[in-house]
Amino acid sequence: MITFHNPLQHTHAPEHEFFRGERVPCFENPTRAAYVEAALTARGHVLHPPDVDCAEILAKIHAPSYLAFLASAWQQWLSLGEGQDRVQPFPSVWPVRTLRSDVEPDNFIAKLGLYSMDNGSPLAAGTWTAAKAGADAAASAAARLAAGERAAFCSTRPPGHHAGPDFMGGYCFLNNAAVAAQWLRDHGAARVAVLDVDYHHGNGTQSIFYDRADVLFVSIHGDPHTEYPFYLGHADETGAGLGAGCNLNLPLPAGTDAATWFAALEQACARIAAFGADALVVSLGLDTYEGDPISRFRLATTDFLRLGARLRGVGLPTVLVLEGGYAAAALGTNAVNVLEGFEQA
Ligand code: OKP
Ligand code: ZN
Repeated sequence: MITFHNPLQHTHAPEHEFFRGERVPCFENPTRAAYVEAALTARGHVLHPPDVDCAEILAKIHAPSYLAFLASAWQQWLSLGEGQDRVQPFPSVWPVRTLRSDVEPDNFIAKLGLYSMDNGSPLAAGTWTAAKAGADAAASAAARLAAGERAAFCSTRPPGHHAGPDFMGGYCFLNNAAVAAQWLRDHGAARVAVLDVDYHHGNGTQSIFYDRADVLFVSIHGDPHTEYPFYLGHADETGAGLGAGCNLNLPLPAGTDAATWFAALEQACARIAAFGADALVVSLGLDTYEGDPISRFRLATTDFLRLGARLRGVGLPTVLVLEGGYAAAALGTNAVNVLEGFEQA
Protein backbone atom coordinates (compact mmCIF):
# COMPACT_ATOMS: atom_id res chain seq x y z
CA MET A 1 0.00 0.00 0.00
CA ILE A 2 1.26 3.46 -0.81
CA THR A 3 2.64 5.18 2.27
CA PHE A 4 3.07 8.85 3.13
CA HIS A 5 5.01 10.29 6.03
CA ASN A 6 5.48 13.66 7.65
CA PRO A 7 9.12 14.70 7.09
CA LEU A 8 8.69 17.59 9.54
CA GLN A 9 7.16 15.56 12.40
CA HIS A 10 10.31 15.94 14.53
CA THR A 11 9.94 19.73 14.63
CA HIS A 12 7.04 19.24 17.09
CA ALA A 13 9.04 18.19 20.13
CA PRO A 14 7.74 19.62 23.40
CA GLU A 15 9.52 18.16 26.43
CA HIS A 16 6.91 17.89 29.14
CA GLU A 17 3.27 17.27 29.80
CA PHE A 18 1.42 17.19 33.11
CA PHE A 19 0.51 13.91 34.76
CA ARG A 20 -1.01 13.74 38.23
CA GLY A 21 0.51 17.02 39.34
CA GLU A 22 3.94 16.37 37.93
CA ARG A 23 5.76 17.34 34.76
CA VAL A 24 6.68 14.16 32.90
CA PRO A 25 8.38 13.60 29.52
CA CYS A 26 5.89 13.75 26.63
CA PHE A 27 4.37 10.38 25.75
CA GLU A 28 3.64 11.79 22.28
CA ASN A 29 7.19 12.34 21.00
CA PRO A 30 9.23 12.09 17.74
CA THR A 31 10.52 8.59 18.49
CA ARG A 32 6.99 7.27 17.83
CA ALA A 33 7.00 8.20 14.15
CA ALA A 34 10.67 7.20 13.87
CA TYR A 35 9.78 3.66 14.96
CA VAL A 36 6.93 3.50 12.45
CA GLU A 37 9.11 4.80 9.62
CA ALA A 38 11.89 2.33 10.49
CA ALA A 39 9.47 -0.61 10.49
CA LEU A 40 7.88 0.48 7.20
CA THR A 41 11.27 0.89 5.53
CA ALA A 42 12.47 -2.48 6.85
CA ARG A 43 9.41 -4.07 5.22
CA GLY A 44 10.16 -2.46 1.88
CA HIS A 45 7.69 0.43 1.92
CA VAL A 46 8.79 3.66 0.25
CA LEU A 47 7.86 6.73 2.30
CA HIS A 48 6.43 9.52 0.19
CA PRO A 49 6.50 13.16 1.39
CA PRO A 50 3.26 15.14 1.13
CA ASP A 51 2.43 16.48 -2.34
CA VAL A 52 -0.89 18.19 -1.58
CA ASP A 53 -1.40 21.54 0.19
CA CYS A 54 -4.47 21.11 2.42
CA ALA A 55 -4.96 24.83 3.24
CA GLU A 56 -8.36 25.03 1.52
CA ILE A 57 -9.56 21.85 3.21
CA LEU A 58 -8.39 23.08 6.62
CA ALA A 59 -10.56 26.16 6.22
CA LYS A 60 -13.60 23.89 5.83
CA ILE A 61 -13.07 21.94 9.05
CA HIS A 62 -11.40 24.43 11.40
CA ALA A 63 -12.41 27.99 12.33
CA PRO A 64 -10.31 30.76 10.73
CA SER A 65 -9.67 32.33 14.16
CA TYR A 66 -8.30 29.03 15.49
CA LEU A 67 -6.06 28.47 12.45
CA ALA A 68 -4.74 32.03 12.73
CA PHE A 69 -3.99 31.54 16.42
CA LEU A 70 -2.25 28.21 15.90
CA ALA A 71 -0.10 29.49 13.05
CA SER A 72 1.14 32.42 15.16
CA ALA A 73 1.03 30.92 18.65
CA TRP A 74 4.75 30.28 19.08
CA GLN A 75 5.66 33.77 17.84
CA GLN A 76 3.12 35.26 20.24
CA TRP A 77 4.65 33.21 23.08
CA LEU A 78 8.18 34.40 22.21
CA SER A 79 7.06 38.01 22.12
CA LEU A 80 6.09 37.85 25.80
CA GLY A 81 9.75 38.33 26.70
CA GLU A 82 13.31 37.06 26.89
CA GLY A 83 13.79 33.32 27.44
CA GLN A 84 10.30 32.17 26.47
CA ASP A 85 11.86 29.81 23.93
CA ARG A 86 13.12 27.66 26.81
CA VAL A 87 9.68 27.31 28.42
CA GLN A 88 6.50 25.58 27.22
CA PRO A 89 3.20 27.41 27.21
CA PHE A 90 0.24 25.78 28.98
CA PRO A 91 -3.28 27.16 29.37
CA SER A 92 -4.51 27.77 32.91
CA VAL A 93 -8.00 29.18 32.39
CA TRP A 94 -10.90 28.10 30.16
CA PRO A 95 -14.27 29.64 29.18
CA VAL A 96 -16.41 26.85 30.68
CA ARG A 97 -20.21 27.16 30.78
CA THR A 98 -21.38 30.65 31.80
CA LEU A 99 -18.16 32.31 30.57
CA ARG A 100 -17.91 33.89 27.10
CA SER A 101 -16.03 32.23 24.27
CA ASP A 102 -17.20 34.68 21.59
CA VAL A 103 -14.65 37.38 22.48
CA GLU A 104 -10.99 36.56 21.84
CA PRO A 105 -8.96 38.00 24.72
CA ASP A 106 -5.66 39.82 24.11
CA ASN A 107 -3.77 37.90 26.81
CA PHE A 108 -1.84 34.96 25.30
CA ILE A 109 -2.60 32.41 28.04
CA ALA A 110 -6.27 33.38 27.91
CA LYS A 111 -6.26 32.86 24.14
CA LEU A 112 -4.53 29.51 24.63
CA GLY A 113 -7.33 28.47 27.02
CA LEU A 114 -10.00 29.64 24.59
CA TYR A 115 -8.51 27.44 21.85
CA SER A 116 -7.78 24.36 24.05
CA MET A 117 -9.89 21.64 25.64
CA ASP A 118 -7.19 20.63 28.15
CA ASN A 119 -3.64 21.37 29.31
CA GLY A 120 -2.46 18.22 27.56
CA SER A 121 -1.41 19.62 24.21
CA PRO A 122 2.01 21.17 24.76
CA LEU A 123 3.19 23.58 22.06
CA ALA A 124 6.73 23.85 20.74
CA ALA A 125 8.55 25.95 18.16
CA GLY A 126 7.67 23.61 15.29
CA THR A 127 4.11 22.71 16.25
CA TRP A 128 2.37 24.55 13.43
CA THR A 129 4.97 23.44 10.87
CA ALA A 130 4.67 19.79 11.90
CA ALA A 131 0.88 19.80 12.23
CA LYS A 132 0.41 21.47 8.82
CA ALA A 133 2.81 19.05 7.10
CA GLY A 134 0.97 16.14 8.76
CA ALA A 135 -2.39 17.38 7.53
CA ASP A 136 -0.84 17.78 4.06
CA ALA A 137 0.33 14.15 4.29
CA ALA A 138 -3.19 13.00 5.21
CA ALA A 139 -4.63 14.92 2.24
CA SER A 140 -1.91 13.44 0.02
CA ALA A 141 -2.92 9.92 1.05
CA ALA A 142 -6.58 10.73 0.32
CA ALA A 143 -5.61 12.11 -3.07
CA ARG A 144 -4.18 8.73 -4.08
CA LEU A 145 -7.59 7.09 -3.65
CA ALA A 146 -9.10 9.44 -6.22
CA ALA A 147 -6.18 8.44 -8.45
CA GLY A 148 -7.22 4.79 -8.14
CA GLU A 149 -5.23 3.33 -5.24
CA ARG A 150 -7.07 0.73 -3.17
CA ALA A 151 -5.55 2.07 0.06
CA ALA A 152 -3.02 4.58 1.40
CA PHE A 153 -1.36 4.93 4.79
CA CYS A 154 -0.23 8.15 6.41
CA SER A 155 2.41 7.90 9.15
CA THR A 156 2.35 11.17 11.03
CA ARG A 157 2.40 12.98 14.32
CA PRO A 158 1.13 14.97 16.15
CA PRO A 159 -2.15 13.04 16.03
CA GLY A 160 -5.40 14.80 15.13
CA HIS A 161 -8.65 13.22 16.29
CA HIS A 162 -9.13 15.27 19.48
CA ALA A 163 -8.72 18.58 17.60
CA GLY A 164 -12.17 20.12 17.13
CA PRO A 165 -13.43 22.90 14.89
CA ASP A 166 -11.79 25.57 17.04
CA PHE A 167 -9.65 23.89 19.65
CA MET A 168 -6.60 21.72 20.27
CA GLY A 169 -6.58 18.89 22.82
CA GLY A 170 -5.07 15.52 23.69
CA TYR A 171 -1.78 16.11 21.79
CA CYS A 172 -3.81 17.09 18.68
CA PHE A 173 -3.81 20.37 16.74
CA LEU A 174 -5.16 19.79 13.22
CA ASN A 175 -7.63 16.99 12.57
CA ASN A 176 -5.81 14.85 10.00
CA ALA A 177 -8.62 12.28 9.61
CA ALA A 178 -11.17 15.06 9.05
CA VAL A 179 -8.84 16.58 6.45
CA ALA A 180 -8.69 13.24 4.61
CA ALA A 181 -12.48 12.80 4.80
CA GLN A 182 -13.20 16.33 3.60
CA TRP A 183 -10.66 15.94 0.80
CA LEU A 184 -12.47 12.80 -0.39
CA ARG A 185 -15.84 14.61 -0.21
CA ASP A 186 -14.45 17.42 -2.35
CA HIS A 187 -13.04 15.04 -4.94
CA GLY A 188 -15.87 12.73 -5.93
CA ALA A 189 -16.95 10.76 -2.85
CA ALA A 190 -20.60 11.54 -2.04
CA ARG A 191 -20.46 9.77 1.32
CA VAL A 192 -17.43 9.06 3.49
CA ALA A 193 -17.18 6.89 6.61
CA VAL A 194 -14.64 7.62 9.34
CA LEU A 195 -13.80 4.68 11.60
CA ASP A 196 -11.83 5.65 14.71
CA VAL A 197 -10.13 2.68 16.40
CA ASP A 198 -7.88 4.70 18.71
CA TYR A 199 -8.29 3.85 22.42
CA HIS A 200 -9.54 7.40 23.05
CA HIS A 201 -12.79 8.72 21.61
CA GLY A 202 -12.22 10.99 18.61
CA ASN A 203 -14.21 13.87 20.02
CA GLY A 204 -12.81 16.37 17.52
CA THR A 205 -13.76 14.32 14.46
CA GLN A 206 -17.21 13.59 15.90
CA SER A 207 -17.85 17.29 16.54
CA ILE A 208 -16.61 18.41 13.13
CA PHE A 209 -19.09 16.11 11.35
CA TYR A 210 -21.85 15.81 13.98
CA ASP A 211 -24.55 17.67 12.05
CA ARG A 212 -23.59 16.38 8.60
CA ALA A 213 -25.27 13.53 6.71
CA ASP A 214 -22.41 13.09 4.22
CA VAL A 215 -19.84 11.83 6.74
CA LEU A 216 -20.51 8.92 9.09
CA PHE A 217 -18.39 8.81 12.26
CA VAL A 218 -17.99 5.45 14.04
CA SER A 219 -15.72 5.01 17.05
CA ILE A 220 -14.64 2.15 19.33
CA HIS A 221 -13.00 3.50 22.48
CA GLY A 222 -12.56 3.40 26.25
CA ASP A 223 -15.76 4.35 28.07
CA PRO A 224 -15.62 8.12 28.71
CA HIS A 225 -17.04 7.61 32.20
CA THR A 226 -13.49 6.60 33.14
CA GLU A 227 -11.29 7.32 30.10
CA TYR A 228 -10.04 10.47 28.34
CA PRO A 229 -11.57 12.62 26.79
CA PHE A 230 -14.30 12.08 29.48
CA TYR A 231 -16.78 14.67 28.18
CA LEU A 232 -17.77 13.06 24.86
CA GLY A 233 -17.99 9.59 23.36
CA HIS A 234 -21.12 8.13 25.01
CA ALA A 235 -23.37 5.69 23.18
CA ASP A 236 -26.33 8.10 23.13
CA GLU A 237 -24.50 10.55 20.84
CA THR A 238 -26.03 9.66 17.47
CA GLY A 239 -25.76 12.88 15.43
CA ALA A 240 -27.85 16.04 15.17
CA GLY A 241 -29.91 17.89 12.56
CA LEU A 242 -29.16 16.57 9.08
CA GLY A 243 -26.53 14.34 10.69
CA ALA A 244 -29.03 12.55 12.94
CA GLY A 245 -28.19 8.86 12.83
CA CYS A 246 -24.74 9.46 11.29
CA ASN A 247 -22.72 8.97 14.49
CA LEU A 248 -22.08 5.69 16.28
CA ASN A 249 -20.11 5.40 19.52
CA LEU A 250 -19.15 1.98 20.84
CA PRO A 251 -17.61 2.62 24.26
CA LEU A 252 -16.02 -0.39 25.97
CA PRO A 253 -14.79 -0.75 29.55
CA ALA A 254 -11.12 -0.34 30.40
CA GLY A 255 -9.56 -3.81 30.39
CA THR A 256 -11.53 -5.01 27.34
CA ASP A 257 -9.90 -8.02 25.62
CA ALA A 258 -9.47 -8.73 21.91
CA ALA A 259 -12.56 -10.96 21.60
CA THR A 260 -14.88 -8.22 22.87
CA TRP A 261 -13.06 -5.53 20.90
CA PHE A 262 -13.36 -7.42 17.61
CA ALA A 263 -17.07 -8.01 18.28
CA ALA A 264 -17.46 -4.22 18.51
CA LEU A 265 -15.50 -3.92 15.26
CA GLU A 266 -18.11 -6.14 13.59
CA GLN A 267 -20.85 -3.77 14.76
CA ALA A 268 -18.86 -0.83 13.43
CA CYS A 269 -18.32 -2.48 10.04
CA ALA A 270 -22.04 -3.37 9.77
CA ARG A 271 -22.98 0.28 10.35
CA ILE A 272 -20.45 1.43 7.73
CA ALA A 273 -21.79 -1.08 5.21
CA ALA A 274 -25.36 0.13 5.82
CA PHE A 275 -24.31 3.77 5.32
CA GLY A 276 -23.26 3.16 1.72
CA ALA A 277 -20.00 5.10 1.80
CA ASP A 278 -17.78 5.61 -1.24
CA ALA A 279 -14.60 5.74 0.83
CA LEU A 280 -13.31 4.91 4.31
CA VAL A 281 -10.96 6.91 6.54
CA VAL A 282 -9.49 5.01 9.49
CA SER A 283 -8.20 6.94 12.50
CA LEU A 284 -5.57 4.33 13.25
CA GLY A 285 -4.69 4.67 16.90
CA LEU A 286 -2.58 1.76 18.10
CA ASP A 287 -2.93 2.54 21.79
CA THR A 288 -5.39 -0.37 22.06
CA TYR A 289 -2.18 -2.44 22.39
CA GLU A 290 -1.83 -4.34 25.67
CA GLY A 291 1.55 -2.70 26.33
CA ASP A 292 0.36 0.88 25.97
CA PRO A 293 1.46 3.01 28.95
CA ILE A 294 -1.60 5.31 29.07
CA SER A 295 -4.42 3.07 27.77
CA ARG A 296 -6.21 -0.05 28.99
CA PHE A 297 -7.39 -2.38 26.21
CA ARG A 298 -5.61 -5.70 25.65
CA LEU A 299 -4.92 -6.19 21.94
CA ALA A 300 -1.76 -8.15 21.14
CA THR A 301 0.67 -7.38 18.31
CA THR A 302 -0.79 -10.20 16.17
CA ASP A 303 -4.32 -8.76 16.63
CA PHE A 304 -3.27 -5.86 14.41
CA LEU A 305 -2.89 -8.26 11.47
CA ARG A 306 -6.51 -9.28 12.03
CA LEU A 307 -7.55 -5.63 12.24
CA GLY A 308 -5.92 -4.91 8.88
CA ALA A 309 -7.61 -7.90 7.26
CA ARG A 310 -11.03 -6.85 8.59
CA LEU A 311 -10.56 -3.30 7.36
CA ARG A 312 -9.87 -4.60 3.86
CA GLY A 313 -13.06 -6.66 4.15
CA VAL A 314 -15.08 -3.42 4.37
CA GLY A 315 -14.39 -3.29 0.64
CA LEU A 316 -13.93 0.47 0.25
CA PRO A 317 -11.04 2.65 -0.92
CA THR A 318 -9.33 3.30 2.41
CA VAL A 319 -7.06 5.95 3.93
CA LEU A 320 -5.39 4.94 7.19
CA VAL A 321 -4.09 7.83 9.30
CA LEU A 322 -1.90 7.21 12.35
CA GLU A 323 -3.30 8.57 15.62
CA GLY A 324 -2.14 7.40 19.09
CA GLY A 325 0.06 4.56 20.32
CA TYR A 326 2.55 5.26 23.09
CA ALA A 327 4.45 1.99 23.48
CA ALA A 328 6.84 3.56 20.99
CA ALA A 329 9.16 0.56 20.50
CA ALA A 330 6.19 -1.68 19.58
CA LEU A 331 4.45 0.95 17.45
CA GLY A 332 6.34 0.18 14.25
CA THR A 333 5.53 -3.53 14.27
CA ASN A 334 1.93 -2.88 15.26
CA ALA A 335 1.44 -0.37 12.43
CA VAL A 336 3.13 -2.58 9.83
CA ASN A 337 0.95 -5.48 10.98
CA VAL A 338 -2.21 -3.52 10.16
CA LEU A 339 -0.84 -2.74 6.69
CA GLU A 340 0.29 -6.30 6.03
CA GLY A 341 -2.97 -7.75 7.35
CA PHE A 342 -4.79 -5.47 4.94
CA GLU A 343 -2.59 -6.33 1.98
CA GLN A 344 -2.60 -10.10 2.57
CA ALA A 345 -6.34 -10.43 3.17
C1 OKP B 1 -4.31 11.13 22.41
B1 OKP B 1 -4.70 10.08 21.40
C2 OKP B 1 -1.44 11.60 30.45
C3 OKP B 1 -2.59 12.49 30.07
C4 OKP B 1 -3.38 11.87 28.98
C5 OKP B 1 -4.72 12.51 27.12
C6 OKP B 1 -4.44 11.37 26.20
C7 OKP B 1 -4.48 11.83 24.79
C8 OKP B 1 -4.44 10.69 23.83
N1 OKP B 1 -0.42 12.39 31.04
N2 OKP B 1 -3.68 12.85 27.98
O1 OKP B 1 -6.07 9.78 21.39
O2 OKP B 1 -3.96 8.86 21.44
ZN1 ZN C 1 -5.47 7.59 21.84
